[in-house]
Amino acid sequence: MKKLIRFFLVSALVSGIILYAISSLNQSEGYSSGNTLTIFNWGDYIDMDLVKQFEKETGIKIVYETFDSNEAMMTKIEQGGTSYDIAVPSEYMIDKMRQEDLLIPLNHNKLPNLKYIDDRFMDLPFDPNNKYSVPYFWGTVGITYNPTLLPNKEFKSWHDLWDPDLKNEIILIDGAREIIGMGLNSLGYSLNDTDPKHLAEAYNKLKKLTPNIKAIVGDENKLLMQNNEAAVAVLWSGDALDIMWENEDIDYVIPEEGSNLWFDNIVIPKTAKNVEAAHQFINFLLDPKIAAQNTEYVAYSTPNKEALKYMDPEMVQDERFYPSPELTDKLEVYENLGKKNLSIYNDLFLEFKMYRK
Ligand code: SPD
Repeated sequence: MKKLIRFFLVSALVSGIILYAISSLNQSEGYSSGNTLTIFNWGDYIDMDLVKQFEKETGIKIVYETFDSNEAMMTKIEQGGTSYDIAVPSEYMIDKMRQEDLLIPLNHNKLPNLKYIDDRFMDLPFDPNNKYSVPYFWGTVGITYNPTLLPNKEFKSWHDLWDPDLKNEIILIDGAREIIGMGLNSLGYSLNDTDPKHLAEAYNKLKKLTPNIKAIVGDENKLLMQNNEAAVAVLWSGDALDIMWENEDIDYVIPEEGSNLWFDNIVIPKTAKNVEAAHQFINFLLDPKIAAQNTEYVAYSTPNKEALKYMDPEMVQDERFYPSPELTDKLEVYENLGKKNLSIYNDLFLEFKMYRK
């Protein structure tokens, strides 16, 4: 009898230890969230039909949330209390997140479709060897304008925006790096400049643009331009193309003094609860046909070389949205300027927005 009791006690102890080991392994690897995948992405930045398709094919339920700036995304992740399995920051924020140990290294064995990404977009300085991130979309910052509303006006340079004839005609994207960067670029400085004197000059130059500014907005810029409610906008290239699909009069130009070349990559933040499903979803998006469908929906430029074969050649051959490496080499990528400088940029931008009011 004693033997039997001892046998039951030992078996219970061993099973307990095994169950505990399995559950902590699951937790540390982030596999504990059953069948849900939580995605944190920019607004208007995926074809939701693909989200539904993934859910149907895998049985995984997707919870989808959006943000409108890298800074807003970062604040939410840093605050904690979230369980994002996937996020889509831009390059300088990826650099910051990896330095702050907020990202989970990717398992490339689970991403066989990574081979379809053009080498030009792999192994970039903000994430050597793509340890933490996979290219999603890329683009530029430029000027979109409507020549039918502004006959005889040419837009080649950032300076053209300061034309007194453009009173209350311009929409600016609501982004600190973009707008402070534009001010710096228009003065011939780098958009990664941190010299306080140059930043003050850029701020004063931006103040002079105030009479021409109609609004500083996020994705709403598209509707305002499509409906001819504004004639000019400073925005990201994909939004410009989306506007042009609805209103063929409109054009897009990358200013001659230079501008920003940016990369939005997919990462798995440390908040992840379903790392396995996150890899599955990333690999799904990297499939060339899926990537082509997604690109034809969101209008941004895809880094997926194989996907280009399934897309409308007119879109792929348009140098405004697929600029050559010779042109992109002349553009600047945002650098991670460090916490202090990033807050200087954010504060200046906030002050500029207050000044306008
Ligand atoms: N509709 C929003 C698309 C987001 C584009 N991301 C641009 C990031 C530039 N740093």
